Amino acid sequence: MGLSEERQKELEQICRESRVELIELLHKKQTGHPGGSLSACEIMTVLYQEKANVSPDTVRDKDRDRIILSKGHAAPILYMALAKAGFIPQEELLTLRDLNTRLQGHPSSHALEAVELTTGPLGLGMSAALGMALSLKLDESPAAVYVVAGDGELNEGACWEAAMCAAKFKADNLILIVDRNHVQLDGTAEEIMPMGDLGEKFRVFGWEVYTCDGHDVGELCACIDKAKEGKGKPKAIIAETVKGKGVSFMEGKNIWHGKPIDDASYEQAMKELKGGMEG
Ligand SMILES: Cc1ncc(C[n+]2csc(CCOP(=O)(O)OP(=O)(O)O)c2C)c(N)n1
Ligand SMILES: [Mg+2]
Repeated sequence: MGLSEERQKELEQICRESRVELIELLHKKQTGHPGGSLSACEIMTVLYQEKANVSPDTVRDKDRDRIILSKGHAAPILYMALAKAGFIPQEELLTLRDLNTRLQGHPSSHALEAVELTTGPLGLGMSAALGMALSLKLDESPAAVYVVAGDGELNEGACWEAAMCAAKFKADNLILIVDRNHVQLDGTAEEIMPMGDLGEKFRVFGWEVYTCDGHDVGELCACIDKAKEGKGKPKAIIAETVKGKGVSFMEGKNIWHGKPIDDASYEQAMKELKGGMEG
């Protein structure tokens, strides 16, 4: 069922708040990664708030959906989504990257139960997610496995091994969401390793493919609904996004991939983000 107008507005408001709180947190802790966190804000919000069957009371339920942030450097937006969905207390966000914190710089399933897979080394999430998806199918579970990957991450060959394998084994409970922000760590995706038409690539690898505006919560929800219906093939949603979305001077700039936020940039970012809060 489509999103009601009211619910869409609520999700958009959660995204606005998440962006403000994310920048406050990263500035306070003098750590990264702003760019890829901001681009994945709507994706993570829609998964945790609306589409995935997950809740703090069912963290180890065998039929829960699995959400894997394969681009683990965007951990701050994962933690923000977990806090907003009640998996961790909001105050705990302030322990980000502290020694022995549950909120490690990259997500750790050992440190925090709600994290389904430890990530950080790029290119591993899809294979692990495929294993989970196939195991769930063997158990005749209704659960879906959502994996969020970066477009730079897809340079990793292991992703394409997983892609071939997922199609062969008809992993139709596997839903990959690509944060297609066209930028990676030290340049644009095009400069570092051109990926061409990613949707077409997944299609010829035997996947069902959807494309949407990854900052439009309504479009993301509609794509996920369609992806959940299809049988016999793994699904890829190519979510077109902007790295650093919401902060003009970060948008599309690889220098804001992992850089801590200085005071002047923080003031400017807050002005822009809080200006957008009334909308
Ligand atoms: C195997 C591996 N190689 C290199 C890195 C260093 N690294 C961290 S993030 C990143 C760029 C990722 O780009 P992308 O997947 O597009 O992420 P996003 O733009 O969404 O932040 C790189 C090269 C890593 N974490 N793992
Ligand atoms: Mg990218």
